[in-house]
Amino acid sequence: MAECSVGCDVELHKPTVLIVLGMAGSGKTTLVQRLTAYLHTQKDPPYVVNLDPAVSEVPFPVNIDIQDTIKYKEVMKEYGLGPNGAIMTSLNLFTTKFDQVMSFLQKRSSEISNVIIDTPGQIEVFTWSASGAIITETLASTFPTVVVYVMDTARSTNPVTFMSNMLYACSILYKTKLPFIVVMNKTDIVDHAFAVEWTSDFVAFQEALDSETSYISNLSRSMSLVLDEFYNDLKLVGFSAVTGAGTEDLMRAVGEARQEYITTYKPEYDKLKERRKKENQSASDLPADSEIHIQPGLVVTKNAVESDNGSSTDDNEDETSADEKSFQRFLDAAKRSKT
Ligand SMILES: Nc1nc2c(ncn2[C@@H]2O[C@H](COP(=O)(O)OP(=O)(O)OP(=O)(O)O)[C@@H](O)[C@H]2O)c(=O)[nH]1
Ligand SMILES: [Mg+2]
Repeated sequence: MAECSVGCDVELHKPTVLIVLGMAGSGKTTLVQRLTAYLHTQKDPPYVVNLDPAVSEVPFPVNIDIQDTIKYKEVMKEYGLGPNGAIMTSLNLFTTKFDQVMSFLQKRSSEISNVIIDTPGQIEVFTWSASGAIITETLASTFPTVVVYVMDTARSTNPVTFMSNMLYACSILYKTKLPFIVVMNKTDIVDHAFAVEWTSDFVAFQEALDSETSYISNLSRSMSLVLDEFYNDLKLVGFSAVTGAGTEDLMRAVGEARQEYITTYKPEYDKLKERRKKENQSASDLPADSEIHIQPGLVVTKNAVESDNGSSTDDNEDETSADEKSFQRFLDAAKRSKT
């Protein structure tokens, strides 16, 4: 393991970024809502970013909402896309302006302890897309960043289902290369003790599989051996986004994961940052007309919460109308480029 030697002090004053991922309906948004409420009661309000362009109502005070910048339904109409294609396209468009989100975060960086990011229900839109990778890399090369992977405990009591969800979690660990916390959510319905046992006691998991006789159960047996290493370092927390049980355990795990990022993961991200810088330098040598023309119209706006903050003097109404105009310009430019 690489040890942090120089530069760790710099990290001390940076907020921790929590990227909340998980299968559709696992409780990501409710968890963000619960954590936000908890941190407000601790007089340590987080900076909250919603990256789900299709959520009907954001149930927490949000600083940056993708929906203020990208009108998902317009994207669907204009490009003749279905719901998933439109979510993917919306995230891609938003990513082209993620540097603006970064500059908002950097401005507030010394005042906040946590940045919480809610992601789209269709997990693969974030975890298997270029835009998800760019957003993750951009955040992780600047701030201590951890993945909070939300699982629905009640829907994971079957050992084969549990195994498939854990394999998915492991694949995300591979892709993000970030400290990882598995949150067993909805413990108000089913206690998560079985998950603790299955991830810490190989024999107990094998016994749970005894009632399964299919080929899949044999595969799961072998897989549980493979996942042993993943389980060894895993932070697994029982939580209920509805009742708030486990909130302090979760925040403790976030603190440990942050430390892990600084000592183990940051050196890798520093190298990546350096590589990207070099790549960008060579890209800037390209002729100007190699740029994508439709990108510059998008303007990321801060939400009302941000404007309420004394440190901001921006007029939110002006921002919103500027945003609508800029989005219209973007659509017009896109139409022109199609004809
Ligand atoms: N009982 C119980 N229900 C929960 C809990 N957390 C979330 N739910 C419910 O689970 C459903 C889905 O919750 P969301 O927070 O919308 O889940 P999500 O992962 O954000 O969903 P998508 O964004 O659509 O993928 C809602 O009906 C919630 O009320 C929990 O801890 N306990
Ligand atoms: Mg959600």
